[in-house]
Amino acid sequence: MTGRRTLTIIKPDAFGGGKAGLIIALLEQSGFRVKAARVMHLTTAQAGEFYSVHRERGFFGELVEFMTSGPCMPLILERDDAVATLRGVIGATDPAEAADGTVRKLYAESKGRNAIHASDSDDNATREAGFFFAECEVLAG
Ligand code: FUP
Repeated sequence: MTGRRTLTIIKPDAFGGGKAGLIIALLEQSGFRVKAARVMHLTTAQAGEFYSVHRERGFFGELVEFMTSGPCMPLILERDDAVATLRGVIGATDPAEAADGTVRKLYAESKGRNAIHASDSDDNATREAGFFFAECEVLAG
């Protein structure tokens, strides 16, 4: 068992498509509780910094363009074994490979426009939560 918190982003395709409520319901049904949430429209600089690990990849420009194409919704989520559990709930990066019932199988269009982000390690969950939220914006306990 590792950390109890992770960071997710309901991406512009899903938020703009009116799927945020359905996705949050699925996350809550999976045992997560929302500890922080906001809606925001990322700037190019913010999206580039958030995904800086992918800066050298061929898809980086498209990824930044997509993440800045409309508002998104970052949330901090809590439950036991948060990172691994949420990765399972969102499904594979490419919705064509995602298991039935996962967020990406249900709501993603493609590998590039794939509805949701989830931190892939406890260290990244901490970094990514701090990217979007000040300590005073996160529920205690
Ligand atoms: P994931 O952790 O499942 O979100 O996937 P990655 O960290 O590998 O990729 C981050 C984002 O880059 C994906 F959500 C979508 C985008 N991406 C592409 O557009 N093409 C690719 O081949 C790989 C990733």
